[in-house]
Amino acid sequence: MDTTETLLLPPGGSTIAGDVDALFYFIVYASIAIFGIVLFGIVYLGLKYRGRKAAADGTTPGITHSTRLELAWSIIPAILVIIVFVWGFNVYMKMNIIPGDVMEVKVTAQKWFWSFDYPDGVNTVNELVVPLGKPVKLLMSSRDVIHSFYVPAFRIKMDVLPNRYTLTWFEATAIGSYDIMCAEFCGDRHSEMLGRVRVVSEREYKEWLESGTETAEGATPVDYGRALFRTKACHTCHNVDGTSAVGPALNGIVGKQRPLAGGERVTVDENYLRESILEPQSSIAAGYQPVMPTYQGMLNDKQVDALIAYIKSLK
Ligand code: HEC
Ligand SMILES: [Cu+2]
Repeated sequence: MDTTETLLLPPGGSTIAGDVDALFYFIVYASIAIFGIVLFGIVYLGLKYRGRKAAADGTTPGITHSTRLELAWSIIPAILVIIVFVWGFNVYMKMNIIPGDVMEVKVTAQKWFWSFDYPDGVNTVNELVVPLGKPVKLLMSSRDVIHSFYVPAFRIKMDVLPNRYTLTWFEATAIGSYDIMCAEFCGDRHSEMLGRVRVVSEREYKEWLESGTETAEGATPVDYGRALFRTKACHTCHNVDGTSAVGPALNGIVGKQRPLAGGERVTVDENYLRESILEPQSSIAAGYQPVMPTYQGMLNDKQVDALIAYIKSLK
């Protein structure tokens, strides 16, 4: 079911988008109609009964009611709300009952990026790649605070919580690239917690899975590391221009002394870098919060090597 661009949302790109939009516009137009009727009543009655003289004895003539009018303004709105309830309940069930033959992806949210684990061990950060025309089930949890997984074009939004799984699903209807946003305020870089859903053909998806996440086959380690620095979301917390952000700047640190939170100092070398990436809690840089997530299990050795090569190349 395709929909065109709407008042507030991008064009629909999933099987439920048409249902959600139809109900949404029914409510919008019904509200506009009711607003018009009430406004008309106010203006009409205001004009009709303005400035009239009271009866000779100073009292207002006895006012009775109109049964027909009262029934009409009770029954019509009651029917409207029943329609909205039944219709909304149906769409809600459709959004929440996950079809049987699905592809499952594990979604992990953390400050401030999304990571995706596919069935055969492949993982990506901030990019969810799915085949066209196949229902995708998302099994989601958070490593820190509450986030909310939101794909406006698919009309899906679901909270992502620590210590508990939440589920949602979608089936994309058009090849393309769609925004992912976090819809729950989750800290100072909440607005940068963005990703993309890339919908590709079945064949392209298979090829992509086979090539894994190797974004830069044949590139030098430094180039590969630079690409990973973005795709693994390091750049959301680290600058490479000497200014500190959530984490310290990573340029020109190799060979220098790094004061740690415990008071001791270490010399920044390959091992310190490796440990900082895989076990960030083991040595906390002085003056920073221990908020860096562990990348254990999310990066293979080649990727860690590439990131270290890249950090060493930064002056
Ligand atoms: C959520 C924010 C965040 C993300 C994402 C993040 N880091 Fe960090 N990083 C930090 C913070 C905060 C520190 C300082 C505290 C500490 O040592 O754990 C840090 C420390 C480091 C250090 C030690 C720096 C020093 O001067 O002591 C290195 C190296 C590092 N990060 C590399 C990376 C790499 C590579 C990535 C991506 C794979 C990454 N970080 C992703 C927040 C982050
Ligand atoms: Cu968030």
